[in-house]
Amino acid sequence: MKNILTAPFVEEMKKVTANMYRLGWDERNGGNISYMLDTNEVAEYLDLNNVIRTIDTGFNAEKLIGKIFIVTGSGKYFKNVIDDPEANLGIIRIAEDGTTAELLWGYNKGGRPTSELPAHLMSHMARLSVDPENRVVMHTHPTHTLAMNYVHELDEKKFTHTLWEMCTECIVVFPDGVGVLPWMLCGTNEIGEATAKKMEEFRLVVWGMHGIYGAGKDMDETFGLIETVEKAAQIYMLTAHLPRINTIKDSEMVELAEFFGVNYRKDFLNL
Ligand code: 2HA
Ligand code: ZN
Repeated sequence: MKNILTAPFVEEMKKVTANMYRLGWDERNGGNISYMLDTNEVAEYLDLNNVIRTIDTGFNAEKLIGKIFIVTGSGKYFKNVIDDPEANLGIIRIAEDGTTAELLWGYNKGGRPTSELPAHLMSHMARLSVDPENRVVMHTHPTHTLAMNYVHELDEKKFTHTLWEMCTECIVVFPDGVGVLPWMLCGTNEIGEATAKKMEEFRLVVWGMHGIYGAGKDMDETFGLIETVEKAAQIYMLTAHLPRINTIKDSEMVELAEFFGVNYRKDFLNL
């Protein structure tokens, strides 16, 4: 059996959480990540018959029965993952009943998966129903994206349009746009269900005055989506109080989308 601390998926979780912490997006226990793993790959590192303990999730994830995820821990700090992955991360498998998580590794100082597990697993189910390649769901509190929530209408057409105007590459990176939820109580099945509904349409969902969710086929794609939104929101926040002299026109966004061959939300432009 290989040493789990050398597994590429543990390395990826260490690197991305450290990076996000350094970007200032994940203060204290802010943010959480879930990453669906390949069962055969995990079997190189762990005895899959050895369940350390079981954890009740409080909701039914029946489409994920048997699937294995590495997940940041509830109340754990992104800052600390790199130095102690075994305490701050866990590897869970969704049990036959759909409502129990079987702990295969991690959370070794106590604990359980992120309080946002409903939003994560429901989002995985929603994304997999439209994109079988989806593997990662990421939640974070990017500073400028959050700031923009306070001064910009929380309307997904208007919010997406403003972001698309802020960087030339935006419509190419997230042509499907950004879904937006109003402020809601976090950590609940209700916000999980609302997020998953949006995830059927979007890979990015803003949680009003809280943060953002991203989903993608790997860590780079998912992080890259959120990073691009955050960059656009930063440009917006640097310019929103100044007279706007230039902008990227809708006709230019169409040119971009057509040149790069992306299927964009035409109803989010004013053509
Ligand atoms: O886990 O970010 O939304 C901490 C959070 C909750
Ligand atoms: Zn949060």
